[in-house]
Amino acid sequence: MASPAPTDAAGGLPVTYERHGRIGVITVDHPPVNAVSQGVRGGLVAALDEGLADLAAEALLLVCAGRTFMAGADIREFGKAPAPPTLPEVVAWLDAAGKPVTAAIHGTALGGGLEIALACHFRVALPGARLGLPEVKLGLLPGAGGTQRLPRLVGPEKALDMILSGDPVGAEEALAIGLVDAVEDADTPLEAGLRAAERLLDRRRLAGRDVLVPVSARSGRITGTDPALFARRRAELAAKTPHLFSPHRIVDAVEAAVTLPFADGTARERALFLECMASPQRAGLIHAFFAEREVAKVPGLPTEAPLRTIGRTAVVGAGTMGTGIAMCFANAGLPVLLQDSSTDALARATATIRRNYETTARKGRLTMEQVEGRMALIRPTPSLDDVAGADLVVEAAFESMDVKRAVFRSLDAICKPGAILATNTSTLDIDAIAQATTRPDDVLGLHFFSPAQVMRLLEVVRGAGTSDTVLATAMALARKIGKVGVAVGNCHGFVGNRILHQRGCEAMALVGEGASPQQVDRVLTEFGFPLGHFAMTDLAGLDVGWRIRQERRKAGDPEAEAPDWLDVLAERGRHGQKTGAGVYRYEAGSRVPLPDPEVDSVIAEDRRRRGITPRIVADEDVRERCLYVMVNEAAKILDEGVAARPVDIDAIWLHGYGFPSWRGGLLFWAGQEGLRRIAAAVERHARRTGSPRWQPSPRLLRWAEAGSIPG
Ligand code: 3H9
Repeated sequence: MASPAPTDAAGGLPVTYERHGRIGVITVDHPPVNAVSQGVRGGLVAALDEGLADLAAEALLLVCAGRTFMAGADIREFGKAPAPPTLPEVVAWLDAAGKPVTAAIHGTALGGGLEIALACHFRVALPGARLGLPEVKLGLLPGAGGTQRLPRLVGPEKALDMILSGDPVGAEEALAIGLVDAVEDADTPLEAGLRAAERLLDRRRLAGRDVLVPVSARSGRITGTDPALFARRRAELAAKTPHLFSPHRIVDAVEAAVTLPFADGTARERALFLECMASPQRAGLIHAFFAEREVAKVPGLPTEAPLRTIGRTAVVGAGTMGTGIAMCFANAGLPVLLQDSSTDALARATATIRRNYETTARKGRLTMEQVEGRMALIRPTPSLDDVAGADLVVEAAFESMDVKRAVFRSLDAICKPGAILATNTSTLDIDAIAQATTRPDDVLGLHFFSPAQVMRLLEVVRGAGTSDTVLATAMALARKIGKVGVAVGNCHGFVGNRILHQRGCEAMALVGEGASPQQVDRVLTEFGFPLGHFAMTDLAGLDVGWRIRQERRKAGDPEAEAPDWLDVLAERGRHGQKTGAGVYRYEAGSRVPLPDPEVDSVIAEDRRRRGITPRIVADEDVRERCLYVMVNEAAKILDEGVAARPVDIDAIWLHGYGFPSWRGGLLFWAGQEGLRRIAAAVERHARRTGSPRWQPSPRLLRWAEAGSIPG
C-alpha cells in the first residue's frame, strides 16, 4: 500500500520499524497518548510494509512508547477533510498481513487504538491495561471495524455493553471475555510482546501450520444470539437516552455483525459512522471533551507557577457539604480532618460517609478493604486547633458572612504559614472573607457542588489577593481529586449560580404569568437537562435559597426580589426532597416529583396578590426565555472578566448543572442555535420588560454581528 511520508507535526517519526531476532517490531511513539493521527496512520502502513518485506522477520509485533497504547483516532482531525490512509484502510491492511501480528497493550487501548489491536492476530495485555471503545462518549460509533470484530470475539451482548457504555474493561476481564489472548506481566510492553510473539512462532512450528486466523474470518461467538437482544436494547435506549443519536446506530451496527457477512457488516458500520460524524451531537460532545481539558490551562497563570504540596487537608463544618468534601479528599487518598464543634454533627457525618461507602461497596465499586482504608483517612475532631498543621483547610460552615469571617479569623490565628485557606461559599464575597485574615494571598474559594463527592465541577474562585501559587495549587488539586476545576472571578454567585439565578428569575416570571412549574421543568428536560429547574430547587433545598434571599434583603440589596411563593413554601417547612415536599411532593422513599394541589393554590394566591390573570404560556416561550437569559448573563460575565473564556462557562454548566453534554455547553449551543436569533430575542424581551436581566450584553451583540463566538 502506498503511504505518505510518515512524519508527525513536529517532523519526527511517529512510527518506526526495527527487528529483534526473528520478530519485526513496529513502535508507535506519538505523545502524549499515541492518538492515531494521519502521520501515525501513514507510519503504520509504511512500517507494516517494511516488516512484511523483511525476510528475517517471521512475525510482527505492534507496541507503543510512552504512557499508553493508542488512545484512538486523533479527535482533532474530526470535522476536517479525511486524509489518507484512513483508519479503516490501515486496519484492513493489518488484517490482511501475511505474517502473524501481535499487539502488546499497556495503558489504555481505546477507540481506533483498540480497533487496530483487534485487527492483529494476537493480543497480549500488561496487567494494568484497560481496553474500550469509548466512541459513544463523542457521539460516534467505532468506525474501523470495532462493531464487527468485537462481537466476534466477546459475543454481541457483551460487545453492546462495552460499546454502548464506552467504559473500558481491565486486562483480567479482557482475558476472561476473550478480548485479549494473554495477560503478561513484564516491565515493558516490548518485553511482554516479544515473549508472546516468540511463543506463537514456537506453536506454529509445533503445529506445522499457521495457528491464527484474523478475527474478521471467524464467526466466533456470533452464532446463537438471542433473537430478542436487539429489540430489547432499542427499547432500553428509547427509555433511558431518548435524546442521543449514536447509541441507536451502535445497536444497528452490532446487529449487522450478526446478520451480515463481515464485509457487508463493515460497509454498514461505515455508513452509520458517517451519519454520526455528520451529527451536531458529535460536534457538541467533542467540544465538551476538549472543554474539560482546556479549562485546566488558566489564561495568564504562568505554567511554571510553583505549586505547594498538599499532603494533609482539613474541612471545617460537618454538614452536608463538609461531609461530601471530606469524602472527595479521602477518595483521592488524602488524609482529612473533619472539624465541627458539634460532636453530634460529627457522629452524623461519619455515619453518612460510612453508609455512602458501604452502598458503593454493595454495588461492587469498592472492596470493604477500600472502604476501611478511606474511613481511616477521615479523622473527625471537635477542636479547631487540630487543623493547625493542615496544608489546605476548606471552610464549609453556615452560609453567613459573619460566621465565615469569624472562622477565617480563627484559622488565620491557628494555621501554619503557607497553609491554603479556602471557603466553600456559594455566594459570599471572597475578598470580604479574605480580609478577615492577615494573609489574603493564601485565601480563595473552592466552590464544590452538591453532592460534593459526586459532582465533578469545582469553581476555583480567585480573590483580589489570591497568589498565582495558591491558584495553581488549587487547580492541580482539582485534577488530583478528579474534579473539573474552573478558575473564576469573585462576584455574587460566581459563574454557575449567577447564570442559574437568572434562569430561576425567568422560570418564576413564567410561572407568575401562567405556566406551571411542571411545564417549565418538562420543557427543560425535553431540552436535555436531567432535572427541570424546580425539581432541581427541590433537590438543593428551598431553605437554602430562602436563606440567601433573606440575607440579601437584610443587607438592603436593591436587586433582592420581593418575597414570592417559593418563600411561602419554604416558610411552611416545604424544604424540598429532604422534607418530602417542596415545589413538588414526594412519596416516602421516592425521588419522583409529583404535582401538589397545595402548591398550585399557593401560586394562584401569589398571582392574585400581584393582580395577574394567568395566561396560557407556549412551550417555545419557556424554552426561549429560560435559555436565552442564560446566554445573555454568560456574555455579561465574560464582559466583566469573571470568566476568562466561553469554554469556561461551557465546562461549568456541563459539569455542575447537567447541561446536556451532546449540546456541547451553554455557549457552544448558543452558537448552534443562532446568535442573531438569540440577540434579537434578548432585545425584544428588554423592550417588553425593561428588566436589567434582559439588558443585552454588548458582547452578545458583537457575537451576533460577527455570527460566531471567538475563542
Ligand atoms: C475513534 O477512535 C474513532 C474510531 O473508532 C474510528 C475512526 C474512523 N485525539 O485526557 P488527557 C489529548 S474516536 C487527540 O488529559 P489522561 C488531550 O486533549 C477516539 N488528542 O490525559 C490532551 O491534550 P492537551 C476514541 C487526544 O492521561 C492530552 O491528549 N478515543 C486524544 O487523563 C492528554 O489527555 C477516545 O475517546 C485523541 N484521541 O487520559 C479517547 N485523546 O494536553 C479519548 C487525548 O493538549 N482520550 N488527547 O490538553 C481519553 O479518554 C484520555 O485522553 C486518555 C488519557 C484516557 C487516553
